[in-house]
Amino acid sequence: MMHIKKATYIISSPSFEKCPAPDKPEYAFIGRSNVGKSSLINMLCNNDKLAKTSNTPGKTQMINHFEIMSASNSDNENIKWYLVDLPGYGFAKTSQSSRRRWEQMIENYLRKRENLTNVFVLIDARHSPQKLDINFINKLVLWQIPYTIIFTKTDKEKQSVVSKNVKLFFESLRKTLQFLPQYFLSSAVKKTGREKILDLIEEMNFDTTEDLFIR
Ligand SMILES: Nc1nc2c(ncn2[C@@H]2O[C@H](COP(=O)(O)OP(=O)(O)O)[C@@H](O)[C@H]2O)c(=O)[nH]1
Ligand SMILES: [Mg+2]
Repeated sequence: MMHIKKATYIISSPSFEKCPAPDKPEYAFIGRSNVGKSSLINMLCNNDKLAKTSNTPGKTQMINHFEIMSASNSDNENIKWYLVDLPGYGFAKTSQSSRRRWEQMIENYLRKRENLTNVFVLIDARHSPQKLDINFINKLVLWQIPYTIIFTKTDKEKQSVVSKNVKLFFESLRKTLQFLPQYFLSSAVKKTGREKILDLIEEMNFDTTEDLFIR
């Protein structure tokens, strides 16, 4: 298990080219607007003011970088990594042109960002599978980008409903995918999922830090 020592907002970039130097392992968070992305990021970092949580979705169209300093509980050695808050998709009021701009920006970032270690795709646990989410995941697989699913807001539904939605989601993915991804259940309110998600990041930091600096 790791602990977060410091989480700092660095910069919001309008494009992949403007992002900070790719010198640390990077973890991006994405999902439909209002899925609970900012709340999850704040929960993971133990900082309620880090990523802005808001009820007016679709506003931020930037790639938001946070620098995290964490340390493993065993050796207390500091490790720095980037956490990225990506603009959400599926905001109903978005125009066709701004949707296309979003798609281009996200595709460029996801396919070209060399230090991108994993993408966390957030799915609202209260709903049955949504085509938009399934399509996005199929794109990630097509582009060969490593990803993990996080089902959010699990405190808002009965456990049986959450389980059913998870099952349906994977059944839907199985129609097109050969390999199914790892997933976590989370609640920003109850702080569930935090330890497992941070454990995965810690493991991936350990695996990737070496090759990142050998290049
Ligand atoms: N009950 C509950 N509400 C949540 C949770 N996560 C987010 N929310 C609420 O859902 C709304 C959208 O959350 P936000 O983090 O801003 O979503 P974003 O647009 O994906 O960044 C806010 O009103 C949050 O308080 C959760 O785990 N449980
Ligand atoms: Mg947000």
